[in-house]
Amino acid sequence: MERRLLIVSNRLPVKAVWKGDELKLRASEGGLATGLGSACKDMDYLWIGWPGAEIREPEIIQELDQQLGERNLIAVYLTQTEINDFYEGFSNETLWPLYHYFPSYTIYNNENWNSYVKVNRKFAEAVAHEATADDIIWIHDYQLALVPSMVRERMPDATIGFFQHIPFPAFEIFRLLPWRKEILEGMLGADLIGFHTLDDAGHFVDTASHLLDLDIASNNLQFEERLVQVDAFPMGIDYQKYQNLATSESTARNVAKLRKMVGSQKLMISVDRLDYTKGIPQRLLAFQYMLEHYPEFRENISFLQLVVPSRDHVPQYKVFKDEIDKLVSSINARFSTIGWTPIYYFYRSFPINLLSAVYRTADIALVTPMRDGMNLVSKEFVASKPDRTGVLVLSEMAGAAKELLQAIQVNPNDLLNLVDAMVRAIRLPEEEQKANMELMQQVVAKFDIHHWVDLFLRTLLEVKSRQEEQYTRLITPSLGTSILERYENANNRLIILDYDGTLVPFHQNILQAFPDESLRALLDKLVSDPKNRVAIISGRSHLHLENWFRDLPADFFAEHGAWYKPPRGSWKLTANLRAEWKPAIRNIMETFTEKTPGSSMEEKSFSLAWHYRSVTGEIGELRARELCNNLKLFSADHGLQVLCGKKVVEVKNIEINKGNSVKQLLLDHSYDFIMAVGDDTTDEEMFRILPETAITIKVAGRSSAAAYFVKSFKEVRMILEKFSSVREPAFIGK
Ligand code: ADQ
Repeated sequence: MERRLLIVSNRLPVKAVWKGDELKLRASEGGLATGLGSACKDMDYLWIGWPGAEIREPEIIQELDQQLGERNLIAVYLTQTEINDFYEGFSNETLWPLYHYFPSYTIYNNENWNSYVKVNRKFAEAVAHEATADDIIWIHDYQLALVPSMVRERMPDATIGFFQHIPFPAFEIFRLLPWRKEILEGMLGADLIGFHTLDDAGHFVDTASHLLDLDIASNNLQFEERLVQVDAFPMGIDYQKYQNLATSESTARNVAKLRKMVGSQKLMISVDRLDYTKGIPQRLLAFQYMLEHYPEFRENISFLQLVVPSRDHVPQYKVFKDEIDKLVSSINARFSTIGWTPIYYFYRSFPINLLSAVYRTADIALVTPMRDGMNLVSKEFVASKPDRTGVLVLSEMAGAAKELLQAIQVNPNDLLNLVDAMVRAIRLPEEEQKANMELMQQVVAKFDIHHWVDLFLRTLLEVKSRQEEQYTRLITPSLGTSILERYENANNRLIILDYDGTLVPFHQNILQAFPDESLRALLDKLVSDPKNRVAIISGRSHLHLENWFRDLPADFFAEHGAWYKPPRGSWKLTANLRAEWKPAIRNIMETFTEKTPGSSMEEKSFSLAWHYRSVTGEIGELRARELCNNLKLFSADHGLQVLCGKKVVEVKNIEINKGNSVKQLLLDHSYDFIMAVGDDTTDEEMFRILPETAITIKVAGRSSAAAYFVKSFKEVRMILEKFSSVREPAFIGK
């Protein structure tokens, strides 16, 4: 990657720690710092983040800035109040519990929210200060969800990626948040939004569809003028590093020491940050239950639980730590014997070579979070097993469960399931262990941290170039002028217009989308120019069009071309059409109308349409998909076409389509100016059929056969307005 990468995360990969009077730099704990740090070391990067402590003295700040600068790190300093309100408050007492499905732990506090906004702005300012137009800006995690849009305000063309390392909850949970819209819009400042799993990405898209008025096509969202992609990028680890460490001499020495400590018993391990989402008490209770009910395992197995201190200023974490302390002591007090300790418990950070020895020695790793974005410990364990023995027990609530399919997967809420998994793991034959481990190692090795960084950044650049393509096809003022010039210079013009969504906005009630005064006046002016032929091609019934445009001398095609009316002529059918299929389709559509409140059916002469614009929530899209699938089965055998358009599902005879209507307009005529405008999938047929010289314009859409885009019907009207005010050039010479 030639462009510089600007990483932005709440914490820097190192933290400043006071050692007496001296400030020292230490590696930060946690998945993000560990993972991303090693992936970026060979890149041109700058990392912006908080150094992990309150520092006020200007001389110390200056010295720290220099030390950090040597490592390409830029500090954002936070005051103690900001640490309390933004970090420990809003980030860790509001977003963290809510996103991990602990709504009862969630605190909603306006002061904390204000601080969150303020600190996010601080980060955005630091980014804008450091970033050049060419940088790739990659913002990380829930603490900084507003930063993407705040940077976008300052740098509208910036390349911005956002990755959320923790789960994104289902809409029903997310909607509890009083600041839900602000958070969503904040994230949508990015061009690419990544999560660990497809479930999380899906929740985000679904939530956006509920809370914002967006144009969504699978995982592509059109937010304001920008295309934003939402996708899953399961984070990996530095596989090679863990493999190498596992076979290193220092690890071998530490393995020997560990073995001496635990003796010949089997060793079961867990490695977590202190957090109620990690399922530590549940796991301890399951271990206790196992010792109670499977006495044969007493003195034969020990459990080593490492907990790295984290957020211990947050009250919930203090209470939680006490709970673990008590559980460990009570289990040990109850079961220990002279030569055997059931649980070894360490509450501190471990250097990586010691962690490696723990993984290498372990027979079983219990990774049983209640909920986890990914969980890197499970992958580190797999990578630290060169001889491929060892069993992973993994919670199905961790993102990693989607990849590590050969682990024994458990529901951490189910005590007996946990116990059963432990017992199975202890008894699993070595051959099976090896076969499982091999498959998991293949996955972890292939989808490592380098792959993750590379894939995310590559996708981000792809989104950028897709946006670029959109922008170049967007009708800018200068492009508008050149279209107008072509119009002025032409003598034989054809202007083809779709109706709904193109000339008028959509309405909840289809009957309300009638032409307003100004549209009537505009069309009147256009048709009054003898050089113009104006055609309206709509999916509407001919009765609607007749009602609205009775006196307008234009060409009209109704029902996608089933009916035609020439200027000043009368309606006639364009083909010999069949309608004997209607009762069967009507039946199906009626069932859907009955079970979907807010939906309605429209019957036209040769088509049936099911409208769901007034259906609330995602149920409309869901039912529409179901209906389309049902109808497609039936339609294929009956020469029918199913159109799944904007908030409407329509069935019609296959022979009628807007393309054929356009063919009819082109017949026996030669035009020196053709323009066609439409917004729906049905309009694609006319865009495709027109010659390359035609000006084809898609309204409010993305992928299209049309050459150009405009954002809304208002711009279509503006173009037509300009056309209609073109005067006949003064006739010179006579
Ligand atoms: P975390 O919640 O921090 O990360 P995790 O992915 O398990 O969770 O990463 C923990 C990291 O800390 C691991 O690299 C581990 O080695 C290290 N660690 C744990 N205990 C330690 C100890 N006692 N001493 C030293 N190091 C220790 C968040 C999300 C996760 C997501 C990551 C990455 O909550 O779901 O996987 O980000 O996106």
